[in-house]
Amino acid sequence: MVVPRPVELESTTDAPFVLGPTARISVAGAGAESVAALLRDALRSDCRRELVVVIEPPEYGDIAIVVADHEGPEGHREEGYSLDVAAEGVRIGAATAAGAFHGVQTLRQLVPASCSDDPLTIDAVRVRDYPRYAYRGAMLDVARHFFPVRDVERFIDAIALLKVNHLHLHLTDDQGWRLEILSRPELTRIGGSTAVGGGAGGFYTQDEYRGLVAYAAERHIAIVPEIDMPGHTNAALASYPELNPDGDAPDLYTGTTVGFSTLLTGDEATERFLADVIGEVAALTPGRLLHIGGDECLSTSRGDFVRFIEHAAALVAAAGKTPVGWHEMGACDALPAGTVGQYWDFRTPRGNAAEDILSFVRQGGAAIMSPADVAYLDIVYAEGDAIGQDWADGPTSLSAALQWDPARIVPGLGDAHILGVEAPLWTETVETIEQAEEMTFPRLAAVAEIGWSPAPADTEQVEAARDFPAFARRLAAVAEHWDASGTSYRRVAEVPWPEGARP
Ligand code: TNX
Repeated sequence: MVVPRPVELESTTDAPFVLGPTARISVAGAGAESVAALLRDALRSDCRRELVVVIEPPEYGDIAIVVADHEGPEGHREEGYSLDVAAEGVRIGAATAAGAFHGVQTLRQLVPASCSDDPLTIDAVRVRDYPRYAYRGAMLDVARHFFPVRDVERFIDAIALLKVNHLHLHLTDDQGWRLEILSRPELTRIGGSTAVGGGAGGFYTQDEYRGLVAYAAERHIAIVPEIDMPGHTNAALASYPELNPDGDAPDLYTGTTVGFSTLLTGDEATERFLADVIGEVAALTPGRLLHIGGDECLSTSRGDFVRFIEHAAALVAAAGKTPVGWHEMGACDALPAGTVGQYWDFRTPRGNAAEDILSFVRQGGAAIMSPADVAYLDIVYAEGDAIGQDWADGPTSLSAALQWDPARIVPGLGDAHILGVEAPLWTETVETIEQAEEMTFPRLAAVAEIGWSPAPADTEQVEAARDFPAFARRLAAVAEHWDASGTSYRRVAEVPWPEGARP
């Protein structure tokens, strides 16, 4: 009963594992101890069981976490793991701490979250598992509405259970600038002071942001910061007049229109600004990826856009990071080697979208697939919903979010050039973390399954191949964990949700 569906999970004929009163978590190898500490915390909060972590070989009835070179499924070092459950004990083996962490997420899902049976038992299984794609992402737009650190931590905890390993934070937009830039204090003082609807806004200090990056890293999630440019920049334009084409700072913006703002391009003041911002963001980013947006620049001429993006992307590369941008950046033909494009058009590409995303591949880069008509978490689930938008061929049901394949969207774009998938949550209509979670769960589980589980054998018939009814049954078991941990989710009619759960 696991989401995403593991590569191999077989029930064995062994007697079940019984979590007895003396059970411990035994660890060996680099990083195993911090993975074990998170398992201990999860068993405490999901299940009210107290286990100690010991750096000793396992005894009968213990849970062992072993990180060592030869552990885990061969050929899948980075994130693969094995998990064996039998009467004598539970054993998670992986070549990396990230793999062991994923093994722990599978184990958590195999433990009945209600924990009502005493003693707690887990049926004997043998699991061998690894991801289809290296990148499984969720995006949270903290610019349209701001979400404080504790909300983002809670979101990180919830996405980790689904083996999502990247959190893309959309940190800047017309309505708000949310990351302190020490050399440009007005960005947050002015640009961070409001939000869609005129609320108080907010921002992360660099210390808070470093804390978030570290919190995510412990859960084997890399934060991908996005500074959106040259459009979607009214908050910056309101903070620094010299960034504006006419030299005047506009008012702060609290509406939801897109495409009206642009940085002044080809200008020294803007170039100094870019160097300052990209330098500080790169220094705050231990991960490889730094996102520079580039979407919906409807107020920038094509020539200015191309020159601007090529310059900004070169600054990112010079700072030692790999640039990522929305697919429109494919209009450029001098992107740094390896630049990653994020595709956000529909399952059937419209306009230049296919050409744009293929341009990244031609330039030696790769693609992250976020088709808006199935992977956008801000699109309504059903007609008449109070929260969400419907522009991307909405509504988007849970089954629609599952029944597509990344390698069958753009002709010529196959798995060799697809880094992975991401489900973005835009927050024009989303004000609280509970609302954010309701838009995200359960649909992120569908996108996480697409990103992790093996490609369906028959991608021509992807709807049938995805086996939605089986997914829905597995998801119902995951929902017990959402109930236990207080994660909000939408109880869509397509799933046989657990009874007795919160409404
Ligand atoms: C388009 S898709 C946007 C965002 C909006 C979103 C609303 C993309 C790269 N940009 O600015 O928030 O639609 O669904």
